[in-house]
Amino acid sequence: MTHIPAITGTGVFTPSQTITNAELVEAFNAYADLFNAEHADEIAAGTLVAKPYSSEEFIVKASGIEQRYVIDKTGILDPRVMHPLLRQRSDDEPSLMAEMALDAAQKALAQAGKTAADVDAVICAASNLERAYPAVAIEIQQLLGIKGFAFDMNVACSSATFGIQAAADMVRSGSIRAALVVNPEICSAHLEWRDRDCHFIFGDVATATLIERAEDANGPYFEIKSTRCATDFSNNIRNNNGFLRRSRPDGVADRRDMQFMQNGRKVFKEVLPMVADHIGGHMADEGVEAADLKRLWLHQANKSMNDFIGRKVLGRVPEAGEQPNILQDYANTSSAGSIIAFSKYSNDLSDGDTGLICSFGAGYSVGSVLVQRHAR
Ligand code: CO8
Repeated sequence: MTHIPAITGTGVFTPSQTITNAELVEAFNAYADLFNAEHADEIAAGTLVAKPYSSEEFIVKASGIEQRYVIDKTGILDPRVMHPLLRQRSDDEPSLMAEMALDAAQKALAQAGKTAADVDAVICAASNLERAYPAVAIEIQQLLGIKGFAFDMNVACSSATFGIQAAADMVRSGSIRAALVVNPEICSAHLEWRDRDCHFIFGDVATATLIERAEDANGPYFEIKSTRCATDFSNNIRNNNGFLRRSRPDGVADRRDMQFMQNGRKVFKEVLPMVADHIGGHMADEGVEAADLKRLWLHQANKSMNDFIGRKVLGRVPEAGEQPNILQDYANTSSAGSIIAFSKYSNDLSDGDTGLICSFGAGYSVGSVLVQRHAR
């Protein structure tokens, strides 16, 4: 027997610390001064290029980002450190990702009026996992007291939508009653804060989505009408960190390509048409017209990118609130971005309203989830 899958609850864990663009740029420029002073001779000899300053104006104009939340700002803003300082936890303590995801998951369960006993699976879907094994998802499962099973998955920025598709398919088939898809993203730990081209892009957050049978919903819910995932290999967003690092004959433990790398311009140019076509194809196959779509919850990487996709999908400039952005406050939070937007800007929709969640990013990967509001 098949079931209709539905999103019945979402939750967002937001770290307590913020970094404004002004703070970020001040720290970066202090780092650039230090770097240039330390390498004055090579710079003077023309063998090394001086580090140019970053600028608040550029950041807002190029991305729309005004601030970001992070787990630890002290290390990031220290020009002699330039990365978060996150203490090593003992194996007997909850891991950081599990702790963040737990908070978001508890909020999602509370919103749905459900408990751990109602859930059969946990999927931890994120861009980076803080250890190889045991799966972070299984730790979250244990912290919540959920029976059943759990596993980790990584599709970079599309982890959440791919996770929702996996969960929705399992609920539909009847193999589980409900799943929590959690997305703890500690982007600050794999961002290169010493590179002005990208130092402003990311922030930390965790989101959670409860997917269960529509018939089990305790309150208003979003029926998952259909999902669509697509990937197309590209090196334009890449991170070469990994467990083979120790085995490399050069022995270098901290190369630039072991942090987030991207060719932002190319990503912009290549991903936009891919996403617009993906959403257009998904809607056409489901018989959904632009006029039927009440809201678009897009991946939160870049404001111009979202403005373009909104125009392309709706065939006009989206009205205020039709395509909510949260990136001005959160920056890019990888897979969690579209779920933050959905969580914060969906409860006002009316019975029968249709909307679409869409993520896109490294891989390349694109995932879309077509949902319909039910007042219950
Ligand atoms: N301050 C001042 N000037 C700057 C700065 C700065 N901070 N940064 C760059 N500039 C300069 C550049 O050097 C360049 O100068 P010049 O013209 O002299 O060479 C000029 O400004 C223009 O630079 P860009 O061409 O790079 O600027 P863009 O207008 O293209 O904007 C963006 C850069 C914002 C990065 C834009 O290209 C963009 O948003 N692209 C899309 C990015 C995207 O969506 N990526 C998805 C990545 S997310 C993902 O998939 C998840 C990965 C896993 C998570 C990793 C977590 C860490």
